[in-house]
Amino acid sequence: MRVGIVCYPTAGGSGVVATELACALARREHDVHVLSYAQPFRLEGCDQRVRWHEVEVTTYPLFRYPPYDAALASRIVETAEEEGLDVVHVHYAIPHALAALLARDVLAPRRLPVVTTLHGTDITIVGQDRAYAPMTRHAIKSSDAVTAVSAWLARETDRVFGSLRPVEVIPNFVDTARFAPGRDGQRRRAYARSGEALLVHVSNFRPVKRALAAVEVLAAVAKRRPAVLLMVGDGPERAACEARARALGVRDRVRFVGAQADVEALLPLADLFLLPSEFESFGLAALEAMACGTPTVAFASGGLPEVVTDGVDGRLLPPLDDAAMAEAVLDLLEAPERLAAFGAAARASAVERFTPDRVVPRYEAVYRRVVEAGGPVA
Ligand code: GMT
Repeated sequence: MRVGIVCYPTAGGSGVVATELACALARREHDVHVLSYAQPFRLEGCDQRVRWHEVEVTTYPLFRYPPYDAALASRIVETAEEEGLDVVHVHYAIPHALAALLARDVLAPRRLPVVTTLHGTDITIVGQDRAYAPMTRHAIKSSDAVTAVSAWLARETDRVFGSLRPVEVIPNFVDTARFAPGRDGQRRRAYARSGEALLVHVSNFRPVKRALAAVEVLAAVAKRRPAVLLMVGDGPERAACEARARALGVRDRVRFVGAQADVEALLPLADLFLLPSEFESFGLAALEAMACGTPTVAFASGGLPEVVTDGVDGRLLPPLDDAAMAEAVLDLLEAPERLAAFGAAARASAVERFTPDRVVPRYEAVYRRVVEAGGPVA
């Protein structure tokens, strides 16, 4: 099949899923065309069957806000015509689904079915903002198929927008060959000395991630036992995290390493993955840590209970209870055998439930359905 994938190129979960999906589809012999305003950061080194098409947005003195949606719609039309796309799959509703629907109208009577995948904040934050809600509703109603990354997000979509249509749940996935256990002792020593516990947090430092709470948890843990926190990623709250670490007297225990291309090499080094997000529609970062045998400590909110099993392969605490999170971290660090069992169970769960081989065929089935159907389908 010839598949168009539209996504954000930044280090957010939706862009990562879209890029990994593009690469996995290419390995399964599809021709894949990725459309975004910059090259997605994980696309490099991917299969030759994946081609990236830049969406260029022309500015003009009249434009206070250059019309990205129109530029994207034009690029979808152009790519569909030149490459003979069978289907376009957009990741994140705003504005990608709208641009794809517009392109679909422009291309008629030639068919270009639109598959929209909802990732989380496109429903929970941005999508229900008054400025965008009518457009999000239209995108959900009018796409040929809609998928969500967790059952929780599918329910949330129904709750917020009314039951507009069936939304199929297709979870995130992880390449368990690339994200795998294997501790490089020398590299670990670059971050933590012998006898120190190593905690890791990976995010885009947006407010919903509550990265500041990761610093608070480290400070509470470090009062009772030697520990350091590796902060991977970058974003709006990074500077505030540094300031909080300084204020709490643990600046020397928090290592900020910025966005890293090889996060799969860092995750296995850590004892625990801290994810104090207010909610995660799925929690791809947690899944990647689990695949590396690093158990997650998070809150029982959003779709995380569909990923982490409390007391088996990680801990899920009452939402926003940072003190409970610190206690849970200390309990696990003080029980190395339990910690190792959690790590093994986390890896097993990733391998059994969330590999590309298990998940990608479900997207392929959706593509086949919309291509073969005449009109809109679930
Ligand atoms: O984490 C973000 O804010 C980025 C966001 C995105 O759409 O780029 O991530 C969401 O999509 C991921 C992939 O489906 C999910 O694993 C994340 O849980 C979700 N983030 C939130 O719901 C906060």
